Amino acid sequence: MRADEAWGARWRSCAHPLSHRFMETAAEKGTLVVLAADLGSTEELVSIIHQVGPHIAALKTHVDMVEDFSQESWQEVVDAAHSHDLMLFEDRKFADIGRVSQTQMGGIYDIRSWADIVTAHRVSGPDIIDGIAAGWDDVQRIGGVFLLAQMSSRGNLLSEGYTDETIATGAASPHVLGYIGNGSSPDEISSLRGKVGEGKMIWTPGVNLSAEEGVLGQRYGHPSDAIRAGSDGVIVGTGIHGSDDPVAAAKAYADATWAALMSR
Ligand code: S5P
Repeated sequence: MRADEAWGARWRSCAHPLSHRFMETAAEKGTLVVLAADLGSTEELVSIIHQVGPHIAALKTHVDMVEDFSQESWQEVVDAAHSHDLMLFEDRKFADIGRVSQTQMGGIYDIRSWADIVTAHRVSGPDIIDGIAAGWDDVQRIGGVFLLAQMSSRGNLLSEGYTDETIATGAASPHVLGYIGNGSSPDEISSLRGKVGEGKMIWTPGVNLSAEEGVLGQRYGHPSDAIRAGSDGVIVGTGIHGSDDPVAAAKAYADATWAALMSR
């Protein structure tokens, strides 16, 4: 399906070019699934990417979780993602001052050289975004930042006032592609969408087709409810990589999210 027809106002209003890249991949494959590939080795990562690549629209990583990291082994992960037209989304959750965040975009993992998208917390002030963007500038690349406006974990400290400040910061920055919202609560997603408007993406973790509650304080909601409430991408980890049949699971999440977008 054509991306502009599938996404409507979101296609017309989102200014960041990477939001259009995501919407195009999603429309081509019929999926709003962002795989949270929380696996401990590059071999497992490459394997799951090739298995579920046709059913996902972006790849979220935690590079510091990988036990056999090297520039060479990571390049295999990057190449696998690119072969399925997936953007690389490093969920680094930057939270330091701008200058340090810029430096942390380099370092051993050199996130700036392969990640298209990263997450950041708003807690240290608005300059963290320019610090991250300066990291991409240092290697002549462009990327986009997702600010954590809400979280899925119970007892988190992201109050309503914090969410509002985060949205104000994001609205003022061309580098901010969108926000992370709480996928376990359709009410919180609707409220977030109301405040964000059409001009930015909202992606939501805390989504599972079956589990009521995750481990260690994770909360879950249904992927269809999240999309209908205004999410543009569901971040799914355990529901896919923890399944006995990851391919069938990825397809089920893809179908549920695409149908929900069509009904929206
Ligand atoms: O509030 C949040 C924000 C994020 S980015 N809650 C989350 O769970 N996440 C991430 O989403 C988390 O780091 C993990 O990679 C994924 C959820 O994984 P699952 O296995 O619970 O689906």
